[in-house]
Amino acid sequence: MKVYDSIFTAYQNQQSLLAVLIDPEKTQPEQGADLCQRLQGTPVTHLLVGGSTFEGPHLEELVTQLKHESGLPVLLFPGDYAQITEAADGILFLSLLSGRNPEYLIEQQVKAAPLLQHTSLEVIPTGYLLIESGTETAVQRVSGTQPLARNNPQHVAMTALAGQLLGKKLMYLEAGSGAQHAVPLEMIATVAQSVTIPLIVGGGIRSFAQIQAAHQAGATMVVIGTAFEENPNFFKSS
Ligand code: 1GP
Repeated sequence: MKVYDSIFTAYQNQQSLLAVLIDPEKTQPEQGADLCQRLQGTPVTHLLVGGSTFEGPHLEELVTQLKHESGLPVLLFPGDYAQITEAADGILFLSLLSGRNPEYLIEQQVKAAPLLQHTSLEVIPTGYLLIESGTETAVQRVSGTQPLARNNPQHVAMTALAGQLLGKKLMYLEAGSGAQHAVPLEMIATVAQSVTIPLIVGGGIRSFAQIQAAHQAGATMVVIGTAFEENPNFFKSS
């Protein structure tokens, strides 16, 4: 089954998915085996690989290692069009719909197109919505865009719906890596009621209670990055 089909099936059946975000800037390929070993027997279902600034040469080796060692689907989550490798199963083909910077709405995607023209990667059109989370995040800084207000869930929901109507098949609500405040639960619920595509929620989620609450609010997939980076036993210690 294609990765998207399995995510959509989980959405339809109200099953919860859990992804770990691996930042290639902070992770060497030789660390892959140990990381994956720490994910064995945990509820983690997917790996995302990407970062805001990475341009290093070892992406393919890292993805190959993670795929081999984990047996989990590996999706690219690129901060830049150069972060593409055929070694992954698929790519979240992101468009930063919360921002008004054409570079991240369409220009990066045009640059990526020749790399994806003959790809075997599963390309998943994904709307990416940056939500205000207390302090400036790397996505905000790198993209040069303003996040959507955290006290206006209706506006976020309509932005997500516009994305769905444009053809996005996933919607990612992003508070930003290491965010002070995660995406509000009320916002997740409002967006989930407004669209008929799976929601991914990430940024600032640091406990199993938060993961569960995000799922219950309507997230199909929750993403954990920093909490696992800071505590490699995060998924085993809960
Ligand atoms: C960032 O949503 C991800 O793109 C994960 O965020 O590092 O805060 O878990 P954290």
